[in-house]
Amino acid sequence: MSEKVYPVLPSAKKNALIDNETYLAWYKQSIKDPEKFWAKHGKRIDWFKPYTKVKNTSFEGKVAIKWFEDGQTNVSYNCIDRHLKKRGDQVAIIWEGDNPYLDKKVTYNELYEQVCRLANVLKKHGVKKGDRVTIYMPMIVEATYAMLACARIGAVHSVVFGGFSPDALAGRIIDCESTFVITADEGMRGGKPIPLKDNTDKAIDIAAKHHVMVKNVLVVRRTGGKTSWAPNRDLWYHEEILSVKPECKPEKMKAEDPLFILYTSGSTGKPKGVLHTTGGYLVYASMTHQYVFDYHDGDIYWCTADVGWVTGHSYIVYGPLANGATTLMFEGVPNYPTNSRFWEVIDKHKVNIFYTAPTAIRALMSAGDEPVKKTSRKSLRILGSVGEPINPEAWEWYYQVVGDKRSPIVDTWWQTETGGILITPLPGATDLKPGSATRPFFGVQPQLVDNEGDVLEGAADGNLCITDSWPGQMRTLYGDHKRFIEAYFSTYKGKYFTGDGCRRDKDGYYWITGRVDDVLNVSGHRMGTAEVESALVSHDTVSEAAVVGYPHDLKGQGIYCYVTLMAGLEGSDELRKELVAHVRKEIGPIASPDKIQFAPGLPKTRSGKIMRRILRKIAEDDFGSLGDTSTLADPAVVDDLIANRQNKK
Ligand code: 6R9
Repeated sequence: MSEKVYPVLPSAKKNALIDNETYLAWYKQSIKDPEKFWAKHGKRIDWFKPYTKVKNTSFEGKVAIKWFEDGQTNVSYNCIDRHLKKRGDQVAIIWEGDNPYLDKKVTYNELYEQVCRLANVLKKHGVKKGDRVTIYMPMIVEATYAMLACARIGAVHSVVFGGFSPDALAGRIIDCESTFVITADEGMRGGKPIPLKDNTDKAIDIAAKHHVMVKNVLVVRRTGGKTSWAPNRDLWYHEEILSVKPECKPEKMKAEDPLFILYTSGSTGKPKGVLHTTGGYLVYASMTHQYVFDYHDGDIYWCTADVGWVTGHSYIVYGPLANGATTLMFEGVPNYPTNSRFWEVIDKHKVNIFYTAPTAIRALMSAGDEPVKKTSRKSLRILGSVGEPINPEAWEWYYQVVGDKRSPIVDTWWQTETGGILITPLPGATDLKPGSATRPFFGVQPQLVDNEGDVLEGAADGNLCITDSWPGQMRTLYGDHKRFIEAYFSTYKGKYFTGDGCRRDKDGYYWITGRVDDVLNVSGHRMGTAEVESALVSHDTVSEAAVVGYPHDLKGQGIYCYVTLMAGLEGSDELRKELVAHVRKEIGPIASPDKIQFAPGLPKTRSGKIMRRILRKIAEDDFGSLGDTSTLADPAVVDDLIANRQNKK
């Protein structure tokens, strides 16, 4: 395979924080003596009580991960208070509304007051250190205030993406027994309202049936849309914040006190509550934000993610604010009101660093060059990509058309579990290859293993593991440490298994090839096939379902569902529509099935295991190479599946 190489741009190298020599030297130190390396870099944040212990981690046995464990700090203090002297009047957050005529700027001084007030509101209603607060919000500044207010008083936030359904929200409220919810009357995306408060009401009713009683709902008035109101439970945000003082002392937190829970999909069962803690997470999020994006004082930085995902946590809120950056928060979508929106926002706010997802790039690429070319984008200096592998065509378009060949692309590979970026180019240090996430960040030791767990050296293709801890790593799954060990440390003993496949080339560059487990990546959103399957079988007509991904031009992966109906029922287009609507209701619109095939039987082994390998092949319309089907209980089902496949080319 011929690989194009783009050497480091001289302009990117000129004022870069890290050049290649520095990268190589620091990387070496970070692996040779992690203790010393992180003892130094841990000081990038302020500590109320300095740490004396740095790294205390084990991937064996019970798996225990502790960083800076005897230190004390507070994340909200580091993201706000410590900047006030120097940059109180600097803009912390630029908010750009869904409607292009709406925007606002929040300085660090204003951020301080807003977060203190909200922290006091939480306290006033009995929220204490360690309590879980669910945040179900649109992309408005109050979402950031909410996260930081929790961090300030030591409450643990669980942000739930505003596109999730009442059922999905309820599951997450129940799992962490959250008794306080912060939401808005409605969200606004692409000109359409999203009924967040109504969804919250439904979720709370479901939670109550599981004996989790939400005591209060704090509601931001975003649209003024009508919602029902429970007077003893619901509180208006704008009224409450006026009833408290504008100052709130940050709680002294131990480095390993929980900061947040974020639910993410695994290959089996219900979503997993990934738990991140205080000190190590902030050190890692802020350090990666600074070096990966080569962030300099005064830069305007924009990450287009939603705060409901980990990218929003680490690279809209915590990383940038810990660095005293100006971070842009966008409420809308890439194609509203037009396909030029992203580029217009870049021009309007003079954005220097732009971080988005391949799915957005592909969608905008399909609209042609004109919507890009009519904007200037001359402020742009660095481009970033995250969420899924970026195909070389999309990479080239991003580089040539959006970036005018002036801005290096940092293709950042990481996960909810990793807290921050693990494999990535650095703009002033790394030669780029379109489609490769390139090299590990400081302190990160990737390893490729084959299916037997044997370590692969040199150029190779295998399963991606990380052999030692880094400060931003998740510490456990909330309330389920056993599942944590099983899911991440037992496939390959003593190593963190990422669930991703990966190739390493002769230059030591890493190329992520996608998930090797039953996790889908649809438009950069992570989803378990098991979740979609359980949504399908919860419909009255469905007896069994198997879900696989297939390559999709825009979404990366599409969702292909094989559905076996209850005896005597016939499939129809109408039922297809009903099932799609049902899955959307159960999980949310991001989980909409793309293809539904009614299948009288699924290919199973004699022990009853569904052979997904075969289902994947048929979904890809590539049934010439089905491989070994000799272990099938009933080989005839395969012929029927092929004959009725929904993806005929
Ligand atoms: C940050 C985030 C994690 C999964 C991960 C991988 C895929 C993310 C990628 C990438 C190739 C990249 N992924 N970044 N694949 N290149 N630059 O997306 O977290 O939602 O937990 O998803 O996304 O498959 O395992 P999360």
